[in-house]
Amino acid sequence: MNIGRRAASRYHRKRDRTRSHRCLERKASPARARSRHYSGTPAKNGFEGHHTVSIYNLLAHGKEFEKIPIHPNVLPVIEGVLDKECLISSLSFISIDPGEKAQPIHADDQIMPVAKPHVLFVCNSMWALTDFTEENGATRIIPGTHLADSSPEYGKHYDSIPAEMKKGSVLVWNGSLWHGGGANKSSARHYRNLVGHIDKKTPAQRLLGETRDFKSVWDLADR
Ligand SMILES: O=C(O)CCC(=O)C(=O)O
Repeated sequence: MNIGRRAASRYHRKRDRTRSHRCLERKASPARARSRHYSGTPAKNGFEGHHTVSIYNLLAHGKEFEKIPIHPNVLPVIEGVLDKECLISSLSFISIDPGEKAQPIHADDQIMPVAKPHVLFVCNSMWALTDFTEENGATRIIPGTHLADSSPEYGKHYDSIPAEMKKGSVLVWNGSLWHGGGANKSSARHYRNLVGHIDKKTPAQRLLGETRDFKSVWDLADR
């Protein structure tokens, strides 16, 4: 599969990776700064959590957030997976407090009534604003499940592995991949940005109360 190989290999070269970490961190940190002034409360449901604050649709919260979904180190990979001119289906900030339980395993495309496996049309990314460790709730993934012929059963336990990564890293995944936020067993708050991109021919990915203002990456990147 063509997943923006040149962009991906550039990203993996050590010098670039170091630079990109610093750069990604700088670009994504407004979300963390803002969270200090944000008096959000957990949604208190089984999916969004009881100790997790999510701020949805960051595009409606300030121009600075526009830099995240079109970051030059990440967008070419996303566009290599989807296509040019994909839509941004969500841009969220998530802070997970100690004591949060693991999120139910799910696939981001499972609300769409399309038989599986199918052609990829959702590609999401998780931006680590703090180190992702198994202890503090790194996203849990089940490799290979993007090829499954079904979606996970809500609330069922599945063996998964933590996507541990350093602050400033970005995890990109196929929207069919089974995954979920991990439990935060540490004593510190854990921050991340969740960015969704969908193919331009596909309707909304998530309808979790976000104010939806679909923008194409072309709008933001001024192409
Ligand atoms: O926070 C995470 O690690 C995963 C979040 C997620 O998958 C979701 O909210 O849909």
